[in-house]
Amino acid sequence: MPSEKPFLQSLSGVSQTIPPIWLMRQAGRYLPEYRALRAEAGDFKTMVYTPRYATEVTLQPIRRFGFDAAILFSDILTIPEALGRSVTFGKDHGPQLEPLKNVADLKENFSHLDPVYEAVTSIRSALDNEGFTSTTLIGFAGAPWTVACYMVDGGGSKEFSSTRTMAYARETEFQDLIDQITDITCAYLAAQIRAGAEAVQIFDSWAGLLPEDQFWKWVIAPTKKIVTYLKHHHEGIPIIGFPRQAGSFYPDYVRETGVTAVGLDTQLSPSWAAEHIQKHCPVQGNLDPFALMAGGDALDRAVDEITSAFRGRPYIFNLGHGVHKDTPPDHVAQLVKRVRHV
Ligand code: 1CP
Repeated sequence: MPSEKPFLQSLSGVSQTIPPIWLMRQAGRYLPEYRALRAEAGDFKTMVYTPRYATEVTLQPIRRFGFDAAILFSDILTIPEALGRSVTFGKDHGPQLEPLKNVADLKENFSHLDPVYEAVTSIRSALDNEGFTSTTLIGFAGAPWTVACYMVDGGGSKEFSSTRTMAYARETEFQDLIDQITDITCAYLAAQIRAGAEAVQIFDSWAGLLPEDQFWKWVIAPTKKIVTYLKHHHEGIPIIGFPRQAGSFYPDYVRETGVTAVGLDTQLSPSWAAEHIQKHCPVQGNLDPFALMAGGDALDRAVDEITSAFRGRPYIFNLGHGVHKDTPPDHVAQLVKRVRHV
């Protein structure tokens, strides 16, 4: 029987008058209850690898706003750790990794990821126990290209010059790195699905750095492998791809990878995306996080522009990137009301 959960309905191609809504980074520092729990846990990694904390943090935005989907509280950088790399999360700057010099140095430790699956199972039962039975649980991973950017450059450099140079200068070794990340990501997402994830999202936050031939090699090809693997082992599992800032390559990405739905970043015009992407698959997005930060009439207008462009075909309301940490929670409540016409 097809699911009656609104989020899964959209992913299965059913268009709804009121679109389902969730937000990337919906759990996080803009919520006072998150900051309180983070202070108690002491650091971010403790929250990620302690199922009790990961469960609580995942539920926080669901209790406040009643989103249609909850996303596992974790990070894309669990994979570098499972490949033997050290990762630290500083207080106010992004993650830091020891830059990978030789791909031969990787040492896989898959059991490092066990607490993540435990968290998935615990989140699903907490959602049901608290009455959120129509809320879908999303699992996720970083796409191989984006994970490689952090592993090779060692942090959120925004330019990732070592990675982008290595992809040309040491192509065979870089391909080996991408292949290793791809393989472990297939197993990681399959294990999240077995643990209770009902859909998965693949975050390719740095897809927009690549020219066309590189985009096909490092974004499309590995993503297609993951999608093919998951569809083979878990028939019917919805897979959302998010090739952020892929611009004119979005249609190729959708067609070639076989994703069920695609996340749109803030820079795509909703009317262009409705014509060139949404005709082929459900879309998710793409409110500017700064319109959410602003609130008021500007927020309402930005929401209406998106809902009117995507109305009539299946879509999921979301941001074009994560919630900014200085966003007033009241504005999120305003957004949800506007989308649901209440
Ligand atoms: O408390 C804190 O200070 C930690 C901030 C934080 C949070 C809340 C980090 C560090 N990660 C997360 C959680 C997280 N990361 C989730 C949880 C679920 C949710 O969305 O509510 C998810 C899905 C991610 C995914 C993630 N991590 C991405 C892909 C999406 C995106 O934002 O583009 C990326 C690139 C990361 C790396 C990362 N981890 C943390 C930060 C600050 C970053 C970005 C660093 C950079 O800008 O390069």
